[in-house]
Amino acid sequence: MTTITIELANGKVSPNGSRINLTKGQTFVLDITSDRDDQVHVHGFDKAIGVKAGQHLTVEMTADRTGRYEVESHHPELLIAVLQIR
Ligand SMILES: [Cu+2]
Repeated sequence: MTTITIELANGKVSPNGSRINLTKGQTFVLDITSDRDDQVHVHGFDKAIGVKAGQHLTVEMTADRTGRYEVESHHPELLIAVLQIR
């Protein structure tokens, strides 16, 4: 299983726009920590994950479609990663 470790800290995001290659049908986990109230939005999946300051959470998802999907934060709006699903 692929784990994508996401850190929202000091007004920045990590990773910072990296491409993540996934295979259609596989599961993957977003492992998120944040020092601010924010959202992690997985475009194309209509998935907006609310995170609170100081929170650590993991969200399992299935790459059930092919394409290129941006993962971004909303406060501020920053590109975290691009899921490339084949
Ligand atoms: Cu968004």
